Amino acid sequence: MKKLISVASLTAAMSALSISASQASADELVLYCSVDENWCRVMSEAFQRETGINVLMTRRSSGETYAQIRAESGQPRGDVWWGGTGDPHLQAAQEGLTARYESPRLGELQDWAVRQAEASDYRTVGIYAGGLGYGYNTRLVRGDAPACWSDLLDERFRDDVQVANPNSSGTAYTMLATLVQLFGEDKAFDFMRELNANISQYTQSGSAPIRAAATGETAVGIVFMHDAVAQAVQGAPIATVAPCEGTGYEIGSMSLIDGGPNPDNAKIWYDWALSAEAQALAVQANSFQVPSNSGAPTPPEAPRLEDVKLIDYDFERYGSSEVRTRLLQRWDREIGSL
Ligand code: S7P
Repeated sequence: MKKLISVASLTAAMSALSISASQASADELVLYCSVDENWCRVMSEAFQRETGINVLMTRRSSGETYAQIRAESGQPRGDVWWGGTGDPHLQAAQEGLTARYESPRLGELQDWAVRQAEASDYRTVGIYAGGLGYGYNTRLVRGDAPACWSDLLDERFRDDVQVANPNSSGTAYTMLATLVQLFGEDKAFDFMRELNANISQYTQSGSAPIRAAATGETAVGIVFMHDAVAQAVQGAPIATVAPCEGTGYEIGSMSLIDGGPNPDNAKIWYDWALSAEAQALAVQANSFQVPSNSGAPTPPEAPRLEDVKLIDYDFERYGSSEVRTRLLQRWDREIGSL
């Protein structure tokens, strides 16, 4: 019965989609995309094929996209912000930069994705989830395999660890917020100060460190575990670690930009991107997050979050304007300046 209802509602939604798509066929959609470029392209091309709506896509990291939307708020240029970690989406929601929308597809989503929508008064929604961890190059790391956050402080990793800058990168902000929740704020900053001795580079993009580990430019990259898996699947000598102390996770999110130039097309994208079919495209782009639509398959390569010691990440707190801004300022003062 449940299956029949969902098939019927899917058919209704698909015909609604094609009606609005044909009406909007000459139109455009300005997409700000914060996942890996390849996935941004696969999604944009599939949407364009299905609806005839021309997608003008720009890829930027999560923190950068948030900053761009904020800077453009007087005259918004983007329609949809798709992907990227949930914290800056929540901050944008709190600051009224994103628009309220309750998609008819909310009922198809996992609870954690709906909670993200409810927490923001429907100004953002969860599209995928993934756990934070790190990956290391098995040809470069000799001896005991690292298994914990504390192992990254080992002298053998001097100048051989990379992580992104949390101002630009949602991945790195997730690490910052995770360490604060695991150890308490002052101890987390002590940890990051010590870790700084082993950091060769704070990159702009969150997944750059694992690409560097894959080519042997660095031994360790702190990233989302699915980004480490993506390298291993392509044949790189990368092992993935879920830190033994416990770790945080992201609810990758999507938001409509308030006052964007093409609000109707933005909703067509939004409903389409929440569908099981659209979410199933991730694997084609070598992306292994857990999808938010309950009907979309979780790729077998995706790290099994039920086997990871996940913290009870407080998204509302760490995605609030006050806390995110304050932690980033402290990071600039105490770590970025080192
Ligand atoms: O697509 C992989 C992924 O890790 O990229 C997003 C990330 O926020 C974008 O990179 P930044 O860290 O540079 O912001 C994640 O949401 C996503 O899982």
